[in-house]
Amino acid sequence: MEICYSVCPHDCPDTCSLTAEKGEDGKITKVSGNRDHPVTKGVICEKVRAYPERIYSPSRLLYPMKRVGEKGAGEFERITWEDAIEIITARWKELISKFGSESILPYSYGGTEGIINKSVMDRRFFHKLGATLLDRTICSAAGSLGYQLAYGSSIGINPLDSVNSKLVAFWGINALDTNMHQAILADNARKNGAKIIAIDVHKNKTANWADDFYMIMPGSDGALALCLANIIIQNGLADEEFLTKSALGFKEFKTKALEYPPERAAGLTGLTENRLKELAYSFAETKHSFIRIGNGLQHHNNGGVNTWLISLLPAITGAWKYKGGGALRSSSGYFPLNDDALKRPDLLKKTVRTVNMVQLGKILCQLNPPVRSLYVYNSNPAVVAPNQNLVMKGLAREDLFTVVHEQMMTETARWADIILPATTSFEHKDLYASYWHLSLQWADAVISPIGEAKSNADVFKMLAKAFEFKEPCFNDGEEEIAIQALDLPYWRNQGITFERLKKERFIMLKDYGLPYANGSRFTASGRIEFKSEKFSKCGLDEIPDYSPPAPSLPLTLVAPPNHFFLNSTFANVASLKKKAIEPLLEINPIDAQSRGIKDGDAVKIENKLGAVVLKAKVVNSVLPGVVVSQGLWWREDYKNGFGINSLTQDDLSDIGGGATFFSTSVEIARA
Ligand SMILES: Nc1nc2c(c(=O)[nH]1)N[C@H]1C(S)=C(S)[C@@H](COP(=O)(O)OP(=O)(O)OC[C@H]3O[C@@H](n4cnc5c(=O)[nH]c(N)nc54)[C@H](O)[C@@H]3O)O[C@H]1N2
Ligand SMILES: Nc1nc2c(c(=O)[nH]1)N[C@H]1C(S)=C(S)[C@@H](COP(=O)(O)OP(=O)(O)OC[C@H]3O[C@@H](n4cnc5c(=O)[nH]c(N)nc54)[C@H](O)[C@@H]3O)O[C@H]1N2
Ligand code: SF4
Ligand SMILES: [Mo]
Repeated sequence: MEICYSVCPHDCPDTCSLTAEKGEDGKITKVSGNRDHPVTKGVICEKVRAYPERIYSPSRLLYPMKRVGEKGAGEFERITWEDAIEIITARWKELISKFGSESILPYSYGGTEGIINKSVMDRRFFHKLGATLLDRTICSAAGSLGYQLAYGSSIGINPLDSVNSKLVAFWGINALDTNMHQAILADNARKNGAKIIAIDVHKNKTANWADDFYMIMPGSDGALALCLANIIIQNGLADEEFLTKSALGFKEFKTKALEYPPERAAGLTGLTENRLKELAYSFAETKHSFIRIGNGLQHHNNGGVNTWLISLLPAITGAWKYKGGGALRSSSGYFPLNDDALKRPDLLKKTVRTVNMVQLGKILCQLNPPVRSLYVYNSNPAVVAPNQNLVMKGLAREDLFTVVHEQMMTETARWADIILPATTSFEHKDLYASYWHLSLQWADAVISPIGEAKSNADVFKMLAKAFEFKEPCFNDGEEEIAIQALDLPYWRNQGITFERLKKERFIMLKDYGLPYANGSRFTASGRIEFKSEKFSKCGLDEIPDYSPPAPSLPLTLVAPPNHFFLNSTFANVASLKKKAIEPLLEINPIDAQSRGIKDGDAVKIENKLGAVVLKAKVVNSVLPGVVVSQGLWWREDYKNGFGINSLTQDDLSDIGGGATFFSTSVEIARA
């Protein structure tokens, strides 16, 4: 047996350091957490423990294939890599000469978070080609901008410091499932006397495990945050000294907060006035209070501004002054990369259009001039993108030439004209940052590629060669790319080089200590911003305000991730699927009774975009007016063959152009 090291590539904040055991036959037999990594500490989730099953899965794509049957019929024939590259190149050259290079659209997201295979050779290639640009906003664009409006950067406290917190608030994050090491750290804080609370729209695993749970109406977080500010200010509990020194626009913000007394906010959030006061006092009276701001709460029409409002709370209470106090939404600000060298925007020699990935259905069905070829990698849009029926209509277009580079025969790959097999992270090298902890990591390949699988970087190199692109950057190997990525004074000044990283495998970055104890070094004003000129440039008021959701049907559907899958990944791994059982819809007894729905009934969720049939679970873990279905199951797993995103609209969030998955209005009836 041989022990090798790797890094979890998935779109998960924990970015775990892994060990893989290899048997005599060179196959990976076991994947575990690296005990020596200060954040992973030997613990990983059960999804990734099931990796050997995924790597050697029967639905793994092993060689390139071309479609021989009807679109979507799943009939393919094996071809060689040379043939595949030749077919793609010939078709693209023809499209470019007839319709221009913008007729080609790349589509990718978080299949791997490895920097090299996520966004380097692909960007270079499509820039040089002059393809339509993709705005990759589906996950976190709104919240990310919301937080940055306040602090000027994606930097919060070092998560390891949260063990010093005395109040840990999981706000719109199901950390037990989606950020397990933050839950472990919070548990350590609890052992030191901290209280853990959850603020969510349903009593998920994290809420069940927390010491207290505040169940609020979807999209009402902005009203909640303004009301907490109101109570804190009105009762003289705001840290005025800190605010005078460190905040911009607090005076104007105060006037806004006064519009949200508990009497008003109770109606907006679903919490009683007493519970609102209790929560405000908890934040105000616990110096070391920490908010872990999740991604879930910002998948709404008002998600960006709601995030801004929440992130201002630790400034109002002065929590940033204390170790373990403050907030954390993302640590991405700790990982600047030399993007000019990596993505080579200079290779794009003309102005091309940019489209928003959230609106893939509209892009494929309505955009003019049309997209005539789609190249999908690192994503499974047939399942994960909103307005699924329109996406499927687009994928079904006879005249759309679709290439899908994938590890698995996904429901997107099924609609391809050409399928290319992709390596997993155990089969290629990559460089990893994290969007939660502060460790930079490197992973070598642990095994050779399965079948004829190739990495994203290698496929784009082959395409560049076929197009006779002469720039030397199309010959760069992974290690050269990693060196370019870190070629910034930021890394040099910390003594961090690729050479060192390769030797040490992971390097923990030095944090900023108390990042906002004296205002912000990242905003133009040098202060924490309660008002923003940037914001007013988007045509909005300078001061954040709450805009209530406007549901068009009686129930709001929230469909967040589940424990056993990583978005739609792992939903085809037999052992995990067996544990996840089947898609369920949580519905409150009041809503169930008025519709004659009993626990276990098949129900049809419907709105103007589509209909989905699944099993009802009648529970008090959701408020009346709200229904929840956890997990991006594949379409085939729903009783009528339509995925949950058949119901979600492709509207964009208030700021940042983000997705609004959880602002979905529906009606429900027994199926
Ligand atoms: N096991 C597992 N882990 C994952 C993923 C996965 O699919 N499975 N996905 C990964 C990815 S890509 C991401 S982005 C993260 C996402 O992980 P999180 O940051 O945890 O976000 P979500 O799970 O989308 O939503 C978290 C919670 O927000 C709640 N919520 C919805 N609307 C509102 C609201 O208006 N207000 C409040 N307060 N809460 C609301 C949902 O009910 C849900 O319980 O997880 C990553 N990790
Ligand atoms: N209803 C609803 N919809 C959602 C969400 C939700 O909470 N609710 N969450 C949204 C969020 S936050 C996100 S981030 C998106 C996620 O959307 P995606 O990023 O599309 O996520 P996955 O479903 O994990 O699909 C990734 C695919 O990439 C493939 N892949 C992995 N590694 C590689 C590689 O190295 N090369 C290639 N070529 N392929 C690879 C995997 O096999 C997998 O099929 O979904 C969004 N959709
Ligand atoms: S999915 Fe998340 S928790 Fe699981 S191993 Fe990967 S990084 Fe760790
Ligand atoms: Mo995400």
